[in-house]
Formats: sequence, C-alpha cells, structure tokens
Amino acid sequence: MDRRSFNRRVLLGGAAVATSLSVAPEAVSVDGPAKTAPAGGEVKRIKLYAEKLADGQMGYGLEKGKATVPGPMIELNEGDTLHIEFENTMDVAVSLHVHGLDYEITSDGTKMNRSHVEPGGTRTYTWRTHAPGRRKDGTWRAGSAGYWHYHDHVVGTEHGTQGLQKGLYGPVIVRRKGDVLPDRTHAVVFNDMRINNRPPHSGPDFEATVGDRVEFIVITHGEFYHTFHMHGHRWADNRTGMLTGPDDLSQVIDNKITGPADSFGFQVIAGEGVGAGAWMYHCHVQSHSDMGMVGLFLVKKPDGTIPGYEPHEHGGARPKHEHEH
Ligand SMILES: [Cu+2]
Repeated sequence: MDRRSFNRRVLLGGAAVATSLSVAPEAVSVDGPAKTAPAGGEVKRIKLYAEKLADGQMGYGLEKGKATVPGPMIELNEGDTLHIEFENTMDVAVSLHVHGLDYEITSDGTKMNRSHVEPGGTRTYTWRTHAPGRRKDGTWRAGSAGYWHYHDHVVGTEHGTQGLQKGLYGPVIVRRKGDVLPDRTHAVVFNDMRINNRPPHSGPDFEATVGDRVEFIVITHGEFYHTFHMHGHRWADNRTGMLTGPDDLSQVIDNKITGPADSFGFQVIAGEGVGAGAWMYHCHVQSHSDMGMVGLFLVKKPDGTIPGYEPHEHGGARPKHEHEH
C-alpha cells in the first residue's frame, strides 16, 4: 500500500513557490500543486494474515511473519473493489470485519453467519466501495469515502473483544476523486489506555519536515471515551479534515471526542505557521494523558534538527513498533 514516493524538493526560505505557506522562519518544503486521488473502479487483491505476535499480542499483516499493530493501512478510491485472501495462522478462530464499506453478509466477519475463519483456514473477504449519487427517489446517497477501520469480531467473545484488545485492528481510507493526497499517513489508535497497543509514555512518535502534508487517521477501541488533541495544528471537523474553501463552514478544531469504534482523519501541513518542534498529541482526558496516552509529532527543520528537543527526555528508549506509511 506504500504506493506514493515523493520527489520533495526542499526550498529554502524566499523561494517563490513557497509563498502559499506562511511558515516562518524555517524553510518550507513543497511539492507544487497538491496531488489528488484518481477515480476508482479498480479491482484489487491482497493477502492478509492474522498472526500471534511474540509478545502475546495479535496482528494483521500483508506477509507471513510481518504482522503489525495497527494492521496494514488499506487505501481505496471510491468505486474500487478489494478481494482479501485472508489466512488464519493462529490456533483460535478469527475474522475480518470492516466499517463503512459495502460487503455482503458472507464478508461480515462474524460467527453468527459463519463468516469467520477457523484455525489454519482461509477465506476471501470482498469489500466494495461506491461514489455518491442520486437515488431514483431523488434522495442523495453518500459515497464510501471516509476514514474507516477493520477489526476482528471473533477472538475471545462473539464481538472480538479479546482480538481488539490484543491488536487485531487496522485503518481503512477511502478517497473520493479529487481528494488531496498526503505525503504520508499515520494511524493513531486509542485502545483502552494505550496508543497502538504500546506501553504507556512510549508514543508512537511520528516524524515530518516543516511543510510536509501529513495525514492522521484516529481510531478508538476498548472501553473508554477519549479526546484526541494535537498541539500547534488544527483541522476541519468534516469528512476529509480539510476545508474545501472560504465558504466551507465546517468547524475548525484541535481536539475531538472519540468513542469506541469511532474513526476520523485529517491532514495538516507540518509546522504551518508555528515552525519545527516536538509537538505533543495526546488524549486530553487528564488522567489518561497522565497515565501515558501521549506521543510526539516530531516536526524537523529542513536541516533535520528540532528546536529544544532532546530525544531521551521523553519516555526513554522507544522500541520501533508502528509501521510508517
Ligand atoms: Cu483518553
């Protein structure tokens, strides 16, 4: 799914192309006009494995032995169909259940209708998406575009409660033709009191350079409500997290309440108007942030430095865990 590679030019301050971004005093890296999503309509196929991880957690992965928590970012364009050849390498039954997309009951991923996968078994799940349009009765049908997610619905209970706790979840992004594409995307999953199933006070941290267009998808699982807050950056509370123009009345926010199975996303220009820095993001329920639901958006200057940031100050050693996109 890592399909974008970037030819980002770093333009030092004063370059004419950088005038649309008022980032001072650092230089700004831009890539010309924003890239946008193409029309969908493709039929795509992937393999996906459910695996037990060495530390007792569980994850989804695109290759055997490479499962991650969260699972792989699955990105589609409205109109695409995705066939997922799913293999259960574990010794317990597992499934794949998606939010927001179109699927027949045979791809529901629950035991109730036997769309789960027994140990050692395989099953093809098919997810479809569609563009918005007018129904015959004149009402408007929403398209599939949005920030969604998938998860197990079987391990532990018939709702997959243990599978979710152990890490069987991942992000799905469906784009509409013309949606602005980011330089990269990061997933932040509040799962009970953890972020991406990591130990408290250990991130994940995400790196960018001032001027990068960075997308975040935020998902919540578990027992609690949280409030996602990011320092120094803000977004629009709508489908894409971005204003479409001067007449878009979406509220601009930097904090959003999110409950179990909610998902939303947005894009920011790293350091726009505020510059480089180790910008915190965290749950703003005070006891939750105190208990370690916090990570860093590490926005570097073009020379790679971050003003005032000592990497060892915050949480000590950081095991590499999350996958980058
Ligand atoms: Cu919280």
